[in-house]
Amino acid sequence: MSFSRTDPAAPPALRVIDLRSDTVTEPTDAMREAMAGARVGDDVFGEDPTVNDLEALAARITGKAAALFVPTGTMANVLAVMCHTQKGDEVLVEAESHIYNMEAGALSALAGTLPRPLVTERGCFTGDQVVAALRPRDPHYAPTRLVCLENTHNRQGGTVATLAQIEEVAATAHRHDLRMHLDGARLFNAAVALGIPAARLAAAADSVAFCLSKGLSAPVGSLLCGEANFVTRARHFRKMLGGGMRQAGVIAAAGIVALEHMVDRLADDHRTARGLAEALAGLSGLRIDASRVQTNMVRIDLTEREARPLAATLARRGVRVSTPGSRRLRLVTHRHMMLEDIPMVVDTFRRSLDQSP
Ligand code: TLP
Repeated sequence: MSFSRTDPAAPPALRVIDLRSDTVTEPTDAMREAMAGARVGDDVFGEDPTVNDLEALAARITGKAAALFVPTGTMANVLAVMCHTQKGDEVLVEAESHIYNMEAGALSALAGTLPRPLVTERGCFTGDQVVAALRPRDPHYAPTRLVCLENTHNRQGGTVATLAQIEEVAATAHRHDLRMHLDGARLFNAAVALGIPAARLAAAADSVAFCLSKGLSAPVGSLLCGEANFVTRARHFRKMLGGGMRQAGVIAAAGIVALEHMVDRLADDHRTARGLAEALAGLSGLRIDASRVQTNMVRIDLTEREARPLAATLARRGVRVSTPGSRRLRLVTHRHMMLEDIPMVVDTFRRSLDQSP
């Protein structure tokens, strides 16, 4: 027997709270309406008015001269690296950064660069670390050309790099003739957490990428922003990678709603994450560093058990989490989880910890 989703005879479905990522957020009604009514054209000819509006808005919000709409944050990052470097150049990245760990090796495979990971405690390296990593100008070495920062920092638990930290790295990089790219997939989470405009956070960077498809709830899309010439080059490389889209205004329309209406509410997700972290911290077998819970993520280290079996038990009971390490869980809060859902999540954890090996 099959039931429609609204059939009153259907058995009550298990309510699932999906905390694997903020990428699971679905478009709002306002986004769906905007998408249905979007004015469109062929964006490869530069003729999609909605994409053009989104790019202009993104440039204005990040304080850059121009912006390029791309399908994913991964594409935005690799385009930035391709534009700032030549093959064989070295790129300084944080050891836990997304660009180094989670983008399928694009930095090497597509941009032909050599990543140099720098280890940090919270996700943002210092100017001194940059200086210490610089290669001498000598034929043996791959020339150091680019520095990449990430804000907020995903694998460090959504930690925020402050304006002072970013400016220090950028000033050092520029002094040594390096460029700086900011992976701001969650730039607005950082801006909201710090209470400063995104443009200020991005000001010192030569380029910045941000995602519409995470806590901002748009179905697809990221923006890469920078100088006009940089964006012209990025547009060429986007075509090369197969990212030239046609009537992309249909998805860009949701992105405009995301930027105009969904930024301020990120503070709710941060509140939920803090509440969740505080409530879970009372359970034995979980270690949570509260000082890391700065935005919409809760990173949990498991002191007594493996992450995957626990995540599987939680999932059977309606709480989905991700497992970024063999003994680590990641919970990401977003619009589909409310403060009122915290007791259910904590109770599910309590029961699963009791029964999971
Ligand atoms: N992050 C995703 C997964 O890839 C892990 C997530 O669920 O958090 N930079 C950062 C800092 C990111 O967190 C992500 C996505 C990206 C870039 C890539 O964005 P997409 O998924 O649009 O390619």
